[in-house]
This record gives sequence, structure tokens and C-alpha cells, in this order.
Amino acid sequence: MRIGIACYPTHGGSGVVASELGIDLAKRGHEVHVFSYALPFRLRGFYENLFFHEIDVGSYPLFKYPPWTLAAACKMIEVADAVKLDVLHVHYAVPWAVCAHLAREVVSESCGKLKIVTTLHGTDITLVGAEPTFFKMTKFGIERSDAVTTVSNYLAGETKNTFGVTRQIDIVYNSVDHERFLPQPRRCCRKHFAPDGEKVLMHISNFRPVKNVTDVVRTFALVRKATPAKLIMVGEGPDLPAAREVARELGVEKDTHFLGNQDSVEELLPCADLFLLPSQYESFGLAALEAMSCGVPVIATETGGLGEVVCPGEDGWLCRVGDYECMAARAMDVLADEPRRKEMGRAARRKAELKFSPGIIVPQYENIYRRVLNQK
Ligand code: GMT
Repeated sequence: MRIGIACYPTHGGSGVVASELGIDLAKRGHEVHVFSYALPFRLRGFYENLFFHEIDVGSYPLFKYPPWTLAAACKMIEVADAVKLDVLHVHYAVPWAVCAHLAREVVSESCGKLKIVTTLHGTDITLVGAEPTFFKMTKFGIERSDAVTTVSNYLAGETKNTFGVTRQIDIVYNSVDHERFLPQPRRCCRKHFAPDGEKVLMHISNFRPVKNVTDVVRTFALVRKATPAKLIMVGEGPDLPAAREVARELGVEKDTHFLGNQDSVEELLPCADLFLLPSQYESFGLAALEAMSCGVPVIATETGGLGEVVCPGEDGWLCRVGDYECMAARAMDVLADEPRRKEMGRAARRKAELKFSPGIIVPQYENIYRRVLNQK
């Protein structure tokens, strides 16, 4: 098939899912065309059958706000016409689903009817799309797509409740490349961050308020009181200064490493003993899954779709949102019993391989593409 994929290029789950899917589809022999306004960071490198189309808005004195969504639709039209795209798979409803719809309306007859698949990732439904400004546009995008997928059962329910849609929604979980996200550290980062054998806790996110990053630091400060430990914070975003401030207030700044954005988190994750994800809301929790694939147990919050990823007592623990004391207590229990921690890590790894591998997830998308192509 000739498949277009549109996504955000920045450090965020939807762009990662879209990029990894594009690579996997190209490896499986499909011709893949990726649309974004910059090269998504997980797409760096050369892949046969995979093409990148940059959306360039240009500038004009009249435009205070250059119309990048129109530019996106124009790029989709240009490529769909040129290569005869079969399917356009957009990731994150706002504004991609509407851009795709516009492109389909304009695309020449010669292309046939371009099919649109929209994957909803989370805040496109719970925050951005639910906001009055975008509500009707988001609903329109969902209703006009030929297929809609969500990344968890939870998000499918939220979509139906929030937008009152009754259409079929397919649930396709996030996947992880378990051959790249491995339990063995490839570089000796553990020694670098924890030279005296301290325990290592890690968090990765884009530090938006929904990620509740200050609770990572609060959890760590309690753990640090009980045992020598280091915290590695990966990512950047609006709440980074607040996280630094809490680390300073609680006296753990010397034991906390803020690494900023990192492209190859698979090199860092295996150095961790535990992964912390105290989100206020999480539709799936791709970062947790990537940690699990590296054999790292996860302490997260009981919110959104995280319960579909982490099984309490088996490969991690879940606590109520905001209950960092619970997270710290769970973390200390796990860290105090190394054989048990390792067993949880093995269970996490097994789950990543058996339930969330690309070999299981990618064919689910292929089946959806085939289904929409066969629809009248
Ligand atoms: O925050 C978002 O909703 C956007 C998205 C992103 O681009 O960062 O993250 C979401 O999509 C991921 C991939 O499907 C999910 O694993 C994340 O749980 C989800 N984030 C949230 O729901 C907060």
C-alpha cells in the first residue's frame, strides 16, 4: 500500500508512535510518506521505502499567523496526487484530521477516494479537542475519518463520552521495538550517574503539567531519605523549572540529573532500577512501556489507560494521582528486594515482547487500512 502518515515532529508520544509505525510499515514493503513541519526525531536515518515531506509555510507580510494547517493540506494534496496515496493516517486529531479531510476534498479525481485513518492519542481528546474552541472541529474530524483508532480502551470510552460519537473505534495499543529497547545497557551510564552503586530512578516526559513532574522529585526525595539513590530526569517542557525548584527545596538537587531532551532513550532506560510516571492523566503511557521493554519496573498513577499497561504487583505498581507518598513507599519496597525487582523487570520485559511488539501491533493497522480500502 501507499500510506501517508502525518504527525508532530517533537518529543512526544504521538510523533514517536507515528514514526516507529512508518519505519515498520516501510520494512514490511509498504511505500510510506511522512508529513510534518520538521523531521520527526525518531525518523533520523535512511529507510528504504520511506519518504519525508516537509510542510513549509513560507512567509508573507500579510500573515501574522502563517496558515500552516492549509500548508499541511496542500502538501498532502501534492503528494497524494503525485504518488497516488491509498491511505492517509493522521496522528493526533488537532489539526491533522481536518487537514486530511480538506486534502481529500481537493485531491484530484485521478487519485480515487483517499481514505483517512485518524489515531487519537490522548490530550487531543481530553484537553485540546475538548476545549470549546476546537470541540466541533475535532468532532468533525473524528466523524469524517474512514477509521478512528485510540491507543487504549480508556481513550475510546473518553472519546465516545466527550464527543457523543457512536461510530466504531478500533483500539490499537502503542508498540515498542523490543529489539532496540533491551534490558542490557549499551554504555556504562550507570557508573556515570551512580558511581557508588546508588539506586537509579528515572523519568522521561515532555514536562507538561499533565505529567506532574514535581511529584517525581517528591517521590524521589522520600526514597533518597531511606536509601542512597540518584534521579535521572529526561526531557524538557514548561514544568522543568518547577521540578528544579522542588529538587532544590527538598535538598536533592545534587542527586538529580536533568538531562534535557535525549534522542536515544533506549541507551538510558536500561540503567534505571525503577521508572516513575506520576501523570495526572495518561491515555496509554508509551514511556512506561519503553521502560518495561528495558526490563525496568514502573511506578505510575492509576489514571487513564495506564492500567492497561502496568499490572500492579507483577511488573510495577499504581498509586492514586498525587499520592507521591504511596509511590515512594512502593518504590522503597521494590528497591529493598533486588530479586523481586528483577523478577518484576523480567515480567515487564515479557509483557512488552508478547503484547506490545511491532509484530503484533503493526498488522492491526494494516488490517484497518485494508478494511477502509475495501469500503465503498
Ligand atoms: O499528550 C498527548 O496526548 C500527546 C501525545 C504526545 O504526542 O505526547 O501523548 C499521548 O500519546 C502517547 C502515544 O500514543 C501515549 O502513550 C501517551 O500516554 C499520551 N499522553 C497523554 O495522554 C498525556
